[in-house]
Amino acid sequence: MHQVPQPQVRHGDAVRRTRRADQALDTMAAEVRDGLARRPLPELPCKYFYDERGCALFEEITRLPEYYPARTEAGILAEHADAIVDAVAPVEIVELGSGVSRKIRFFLDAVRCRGWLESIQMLEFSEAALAESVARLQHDYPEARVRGVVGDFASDLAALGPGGGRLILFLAGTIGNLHPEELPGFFRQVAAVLEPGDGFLVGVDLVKDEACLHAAYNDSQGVTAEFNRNILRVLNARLGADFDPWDFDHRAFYDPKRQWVEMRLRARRSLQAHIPKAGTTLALRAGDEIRTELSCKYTRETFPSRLRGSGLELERWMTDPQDLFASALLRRR
Ligand code: AVI
Repeated sequence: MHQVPQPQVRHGDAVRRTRRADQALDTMAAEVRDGLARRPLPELPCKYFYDERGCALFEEITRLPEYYPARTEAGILAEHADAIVDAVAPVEIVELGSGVSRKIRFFLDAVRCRGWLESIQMLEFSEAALAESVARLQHDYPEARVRGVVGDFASDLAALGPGGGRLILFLAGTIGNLHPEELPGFFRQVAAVLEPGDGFLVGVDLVKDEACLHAAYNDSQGVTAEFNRNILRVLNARLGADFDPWDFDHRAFYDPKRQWVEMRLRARRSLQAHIPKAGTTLALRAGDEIRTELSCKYTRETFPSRLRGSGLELERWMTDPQDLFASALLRRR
């Protein structure tokens, strides 16, 4: 999961910033300006949900009874982590968008048991969250060299350095938050930081009954609605915007043709919002919407079709008994 960049903190050389991370505010201003200029539907990049409050709300979402992905993926990984580690034989575990970084431990423990663990890397947008994860993992796995890279998994993978004995984890279904057209380029970038035989384990949320998807993104406690509105609070805090989040209703729906869940914010009244650091003003009429997230769902057929020409191939497809979620083990050819 992404996090909105926080103010710089100091913690030795275990956490490194990419050049893009140093320009995070300029990048954010440009992305917000471009997204809000889109017509007919203005958009905001979903990575800007994740300031400290957004991360806490997402953590809360993962514990909701309606939100099946988190617990379902944990069940799959608990069952298959050893077999994945035996297949790839890694000496380094990398996690992209690591968030609070709990599921990585299934793999770290399996690699440690075999006496292979040399290195851990995490690539994450939030320097503060990353520094905490690095410190925790360094304490718990003292035999490994633990490094954090502050950056964006969609653009900064090269900062991980060359692969070899590497298993990259991209969990939680976060791949679904990329537009399907971005996947081929993303997979090619992943392949570039892997050596032949290295592994890429991807959590993939699956196409399923619409009612189940609707409930997962429209929970009865309103946590997802609050998470959705949080993106406006982030724009207020980081870009000096003047959104009132309560001027907006949460809307989430499944589009069966595109096989994705879309989250939007719908204006309750006509309004103008100023976003000074992005140099723009957004005028909306009552009922107008801003798209804040895509969450693409895949099948055993549609997911591998996105790998063509990337240098990665699907080796294992592991699911739960109800086929809600899959863990796809890809290997670099
Ligand atoms: C982080 N990501 C995989 C979540 C998802 O399901 O797309 C974010 C989320 N959005 C609403 N609920 C959870």
